[in-house]
Amino acid sequence: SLYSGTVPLQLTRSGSTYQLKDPTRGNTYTTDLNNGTDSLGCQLFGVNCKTGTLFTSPDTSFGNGATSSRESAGVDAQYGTNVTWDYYKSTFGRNGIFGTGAGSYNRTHYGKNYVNAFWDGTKMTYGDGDGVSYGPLVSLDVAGHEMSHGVTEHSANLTYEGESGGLNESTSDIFGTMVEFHAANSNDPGDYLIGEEFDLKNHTGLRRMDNPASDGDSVNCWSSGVGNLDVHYSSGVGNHFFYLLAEGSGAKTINGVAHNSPTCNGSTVAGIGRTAAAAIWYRALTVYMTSSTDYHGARTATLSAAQDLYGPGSAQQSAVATAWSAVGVS
Ligand code: ASN
Ligand code: ZN
Ligand code: CA
Repeated sequence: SLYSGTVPLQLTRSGSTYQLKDPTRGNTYTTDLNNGTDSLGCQLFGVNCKTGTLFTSPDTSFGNGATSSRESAGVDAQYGTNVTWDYYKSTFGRNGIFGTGAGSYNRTHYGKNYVNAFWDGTKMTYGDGDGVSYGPLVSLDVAGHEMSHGVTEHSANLTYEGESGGLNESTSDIFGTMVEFHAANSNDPGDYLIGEEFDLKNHTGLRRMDNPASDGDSVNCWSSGVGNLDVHYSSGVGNHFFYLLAEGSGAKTINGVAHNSPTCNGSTVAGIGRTAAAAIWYRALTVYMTSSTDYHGARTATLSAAQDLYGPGSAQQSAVATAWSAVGVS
């Protein structure tokens, strides 16, 4: 892989060739788009989309850890789907993005100098980056982010605009980050930065959850206009809440990376740990949130989820209230 060292993958044998296709995880597979892009018809109506060419090999080895091999980014993408599948299965008993055991697929090498990745309702697509500031966007946190858009679509279905859109983006950053921690990969250990592996210049990524506003665009604190921002910036409120709930306010080094989270009201927040924070968010997402949930509604949903999981008046439930107040959500 490019970012996670040498990783084990499950292949499908077809005659004398091996396919990058995992029969143990819903036949999830990975293709090479050869720098092609989707037609307007695909982008607008989802018709005549390119599938790309399935990665195959005469032996059981794919990629060489460098971008000089087209397979390398494919290995990262396939590994990302594995870890995401396993995270949702072992943590929440969820069977794949759709919850049905069905797999999906990854398309790599989309377009030229494309600095983005996306979920389109069916599959993940990854650009190669511009090769100067950004490498291929196939890191674990982004893979987990994109697949989690599918999980949201098949649960709360948060509308992708306004505050619900910020919560949708936040959900993807939260679980993308949890996927990175779940992998426990020494080449890409867990942190609350999003996309640090392909940030060739700064190694700090596109966003960070402990202090979202440090990127100059995202916000740390709720205000009445937050729903007018791009959903990747209004997500800052939810990301900041989750970081505070899991890790607490102030300075903390996590897997060698310095984190430091301020609060919006001068309070001190004690974290309840990642596992409990993620369990609360997942239950809120899958049981209480709806397509129109806003930040106030997310506070209510997570308080209900914490009460279900840990009991009324539990330390976890009161931490949820403290953390939302610390980001300005009442
Ligand atoms: N990478 C972006 C995302 O997953 C693509 C988009 O703007 N939808 O949010
Ligand atoms: Zn997203
Ligand atoms: Ca990360």
